[in-house]
Amino acid sequence: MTSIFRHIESLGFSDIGRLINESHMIFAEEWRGGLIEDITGNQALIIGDIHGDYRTLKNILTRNRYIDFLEENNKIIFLGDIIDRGPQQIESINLILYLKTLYKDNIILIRGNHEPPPYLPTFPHDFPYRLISKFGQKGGELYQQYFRLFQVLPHAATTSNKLFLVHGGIPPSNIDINDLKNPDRNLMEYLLWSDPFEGTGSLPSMRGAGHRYGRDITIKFLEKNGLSMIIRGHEPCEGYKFNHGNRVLTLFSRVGEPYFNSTAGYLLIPLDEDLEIDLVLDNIGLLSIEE
Ligand SMILES: [Mn+2]
Repeated sequence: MTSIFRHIESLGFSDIGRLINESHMIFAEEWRGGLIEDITGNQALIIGDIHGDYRTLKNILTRNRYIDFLEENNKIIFLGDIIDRGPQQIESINLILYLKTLYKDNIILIRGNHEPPPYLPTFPHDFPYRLISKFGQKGGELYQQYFRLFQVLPHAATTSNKLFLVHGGIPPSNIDINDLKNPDRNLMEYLLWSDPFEGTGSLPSMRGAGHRYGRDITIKFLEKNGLSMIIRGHEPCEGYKFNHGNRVLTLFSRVGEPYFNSTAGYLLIPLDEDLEIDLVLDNIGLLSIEE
């Protein structure tokens, strides 16, 4: 297990180029308009924002015996924002890409606003500078490769037990799940940038992109599409938080600067049975900053 981490930490410039190419081909082959429908399996480990906190990422994976887990019919689902901000962004994204090449059917990486489309730049976006500081000007070439890979990452998914997975949220208009295939720019912005708020209707977002969606928007979307819960990342919190009467679960899976939260959260749930809220609550995993 540690040897995978050691392998990731020792990758050089050309190894990384090959890893991006290889994983890019897999994501491109899997592309179905960017929507993954009806994920099946025994269990899913769902992980929220990492933002370069490779140490916590390794801890979550190790604690869940990730290789044994992936060898069986289980899924690890990432909710995006793997890069920017933290100390080990390159290792974080490379570890996930490497696992994708080993277990392509069991690793799902949903894009966040920090894995941006060309028309939706994010800020601050220090990942390209990390690459240049590590590899010199050649780091810019790697960034171009990563950026092309981001364009073939899925942006939303559903599970067979009726969960909806996305980085940010849903738009103000009551869309059908099929509308999420090949979304226009406007819809993509809502998916990657939005946050829930405890009210009704839609409010502008202080982030300057996306919107804040109220409880009624969540309930209508879930009912229309026969879904039970939205699981998303995007917002800093002490590992997890609920909104909209337990219909929206936020997972935040990193600790420390620049958010200064001290608990990272993840969710380990069965995929082969309907989920009651108590089961979800019982299966939230927490890691404190000391671990
Ligand atoms: Mn985000």
